[in-house]
Amino acid sequence: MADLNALAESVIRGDQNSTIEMTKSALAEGLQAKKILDEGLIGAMNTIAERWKRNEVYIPEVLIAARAMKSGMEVLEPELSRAGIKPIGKCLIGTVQGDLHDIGKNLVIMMLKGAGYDVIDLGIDVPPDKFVQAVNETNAQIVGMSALLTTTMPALEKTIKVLRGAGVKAKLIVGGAPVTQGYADKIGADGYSPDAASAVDLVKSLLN
Ligand code: B1M
Repeated sequence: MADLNALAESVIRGDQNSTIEMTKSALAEGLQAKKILDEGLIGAMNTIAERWKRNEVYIPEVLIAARAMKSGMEVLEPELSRAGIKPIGKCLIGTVQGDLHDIGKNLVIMMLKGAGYDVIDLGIDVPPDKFVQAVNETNAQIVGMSALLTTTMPALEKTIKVLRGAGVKAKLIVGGAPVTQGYADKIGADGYSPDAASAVDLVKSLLN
């Protein structure tokens, strides 16, 4: 009998092989892919996010768990698309123009994917026009911008101005080590989060 708690535990441990095997056997036993996703894989990432917020685990454990989750997702993906299961929302994320830091942005992406969102990664050094073009092409509901340098913080403001000027309706969120809630408010962002785990809560609240 498939044990989704054991599957979640294997993701939390970052055990890719057992995550793949347990995901396959849960499918073989006839469990729905959506149930395996929600209770096994996403459940595990929610647990990791909570532990990370409480400083009970650190970045390496989060990265290892996200890698295991990804392996399980690869097993489930064909089943999910066959069943017509849609992601719960679409986000677009990039590091702003002039900034090459992407470790934090990638963590935000992993946590959002882990929570069931479709996330398009625009990469680093992303000019405002590229954000506009991408949101128009993908209809993303959330645009996330990351900046790690005090010298690239103004690029957050510029990107928001260009997106608003282009009539983009998506919610615009910002983050990165030097960014604060006060700065996010000042530049007219719809949201700010200090870390990747809270970025998931922020996106959930903006889309509800
Ligand atoms: Co750079 N760098 N760096 N660097 N670098 C910092 C940021 C710095 C603080 C180091 C220092 O001087 N103490 C400093 C910035 C100072 C400042 O502006 N106040 C700095 C500098 C100066 C520079 C260069 C200018 C150095 C030089 O060339 N003279 C240069 C700039 C290049 C450029 O971007 N144009 C540079 C280059 C680099 C490397 C390329 C070598 C490398 C980046 C590699 C990479 O990202 N692939 C690098 C690194 C690794 C760092 C440090 C050491 C680590 C950054 C990091 O990854 N942190 C950093 C010093 C430090 O932080 N100790 C430093 C871990 C990561 C998980 O945290 O990114 O904050 P963070 O992300 C968090 C939150 O901020 C939040 O969630 C994440 C997870 O919880 N978050 C979001 C991030 N984005 C979010 C978006 C959201 C929501 C939350 O919504 C959309």
